[in-house]
Amino acid sequence: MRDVPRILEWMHDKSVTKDLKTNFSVFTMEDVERFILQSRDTHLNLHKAIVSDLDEYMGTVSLKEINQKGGSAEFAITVRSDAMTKGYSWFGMTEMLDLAFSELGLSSVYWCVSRKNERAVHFYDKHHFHEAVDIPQNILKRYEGLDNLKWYSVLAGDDYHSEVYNHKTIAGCKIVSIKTIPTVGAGELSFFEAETDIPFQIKRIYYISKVPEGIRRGFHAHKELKQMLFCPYGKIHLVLDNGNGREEITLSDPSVGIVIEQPVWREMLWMEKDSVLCVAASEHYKAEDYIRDRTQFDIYIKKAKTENEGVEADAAI
Ligand code: T46
Repeated sequence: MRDVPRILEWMHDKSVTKDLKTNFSVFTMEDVERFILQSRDTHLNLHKAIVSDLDEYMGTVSLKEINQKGGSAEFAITVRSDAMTKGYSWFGMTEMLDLAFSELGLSSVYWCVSRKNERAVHFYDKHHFHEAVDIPQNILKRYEGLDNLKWYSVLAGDDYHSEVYNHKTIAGCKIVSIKTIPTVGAGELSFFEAETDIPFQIKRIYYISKVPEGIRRGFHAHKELKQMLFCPYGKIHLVLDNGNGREEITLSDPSVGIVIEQPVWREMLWMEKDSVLCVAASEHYKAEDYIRDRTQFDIYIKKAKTENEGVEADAAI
């Protein structure tokens, strides 16, 4: 109840509420008190306060319409204007998603925002949440009369904590986001197209499966071959080195790809049994394109560097 004034403050703050479905400006002290009392019944809706280290209320994060049988719930979050851009939203969101999947055992969490709500759309897109299609009619019904909504959905097992997206490249290779479309209650579909989504024509697809946990593969580089590596199932650790030192990344999200376009030494460690590594490659298989000896790779890179410096020097003259 101590939080009531701080809750009421954001409800009457137009900068917070302007793109929200509910008209909070009419809410009174009594309405908020009633909401808090009702929030103790956690059967259908679960509301939690996001608080600062000093225990001040900063926002509310919710799971609504919890459907244990169908394994789904709707997510909602609102934070005060003084809590924006400070990490409170991300903290509240990930805590709530963890709770939905680990404690409640749900299989999907979905939500929508008005496309006009640029702040919210930017936040969800920045964190690589996938836009959902095929929202079931019973859910859409609750939003009847509202158009221009953008729907999102997270499925159990999605790696929303992933640090992968904090970086754009690794060992000179691009970390790319593979377009992924979740369907509420029916999994997700990821796709990429040659030359538009990845910068080469695909002449070969191969995948590596049935590898026991703890096994390493790779230990080679390619001279010309371009590839995109992705892990649609499980967890695989990649060690990449383009001659400037080793860099590492864990692939566990089907919507993350690593595009390798230059000679890069690679090692792959299977962190979970049955993880699958898929590769889209620019050329047919050619044994001569492999450099399987580390010393030879270092010589190859050194030579390529010297030749490149020579070309640049010529261009300068
Ligand atoms: C790579 C990493 C990520 C073929 O006959 N055709 C093929 O298309 C491929 C890819 C392999 N092979 C043969 C060559 C070997 O006799 O399959 C055998 C196993 O290949 P390798 O030991 O090279 O597998 P990995 O897992 O070490 O490396 C593979 C790819 O070969 C390589 O290009 O970048 O995955």
